[in-house]
Amino acid sequence: MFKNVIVKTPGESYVNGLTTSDLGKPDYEKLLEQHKAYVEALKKCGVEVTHLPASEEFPDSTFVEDTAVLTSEFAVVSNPGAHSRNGEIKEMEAVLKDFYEKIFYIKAPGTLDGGDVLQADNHFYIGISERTNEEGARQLKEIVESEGYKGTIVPLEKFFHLKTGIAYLGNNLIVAAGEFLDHPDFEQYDKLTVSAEDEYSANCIRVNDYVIIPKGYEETKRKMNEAGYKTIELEMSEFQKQDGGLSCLSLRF
Ligand code: CIR
Repeated sequence: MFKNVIVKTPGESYVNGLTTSDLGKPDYEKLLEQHKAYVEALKKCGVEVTHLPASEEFPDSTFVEDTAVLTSEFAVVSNPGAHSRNGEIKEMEAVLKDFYEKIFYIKAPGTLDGGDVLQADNHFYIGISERTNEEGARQLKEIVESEGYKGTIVPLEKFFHLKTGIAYLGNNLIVAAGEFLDHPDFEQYDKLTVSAEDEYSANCIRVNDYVIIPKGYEETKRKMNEAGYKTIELEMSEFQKQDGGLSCLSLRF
């Protein structure tokens, strides 16, 4: 069960943030509406929401997931791999001090984005990507293992972040797309598979009694409902334009 989430309102500078997509410029008004709906959905899942104000100096800072890795017992402040995002961790560190006594840090030359980390029960999967380097992944593995968890490092082939293509729903069930459909590191899990055209919906989040999924992916929704999960669908167009998905917009713990 998650008790808490941290979210952050996107600033007007969001539209000038990092992206690899060619889906066009985000519409700021729509973006705020979508963010509001996201926060409402989280509240429906029964969590306490810590809502941080916008920071214009960090265009991508609404994607709070990348700044930390959290469990119920300890926090790890990440070291984001994109230069323009690295300063986001200062604010997050201060916020995490209100919740945690035990805080670890990923240190340079290690880099790590929280989007590259998937927790499945007591096992952390840590992607090596454009943002997370080998040293950052190694440091996180060492931290989680020192706390009694397992850690597996997963070099990515194509996905932007590890969680771009995989999610854990509990009960040994993983949502998998693309390179994770047949990946040896995840062969012990049951799989809810997502086709290439629905790939964006592989980034979904289980929050207590619900799975929050992006709107417009009927097959993913059907498979989840058939597997016994209640779903909440959210319009995510303005986040998708900046390479963001549902997991990126919150830290859940
Ligand atoms: C970035 O490039 O950093 C942002 N535009 C998107 C970050 C998405 N975060 C995530 O997948 N965890």
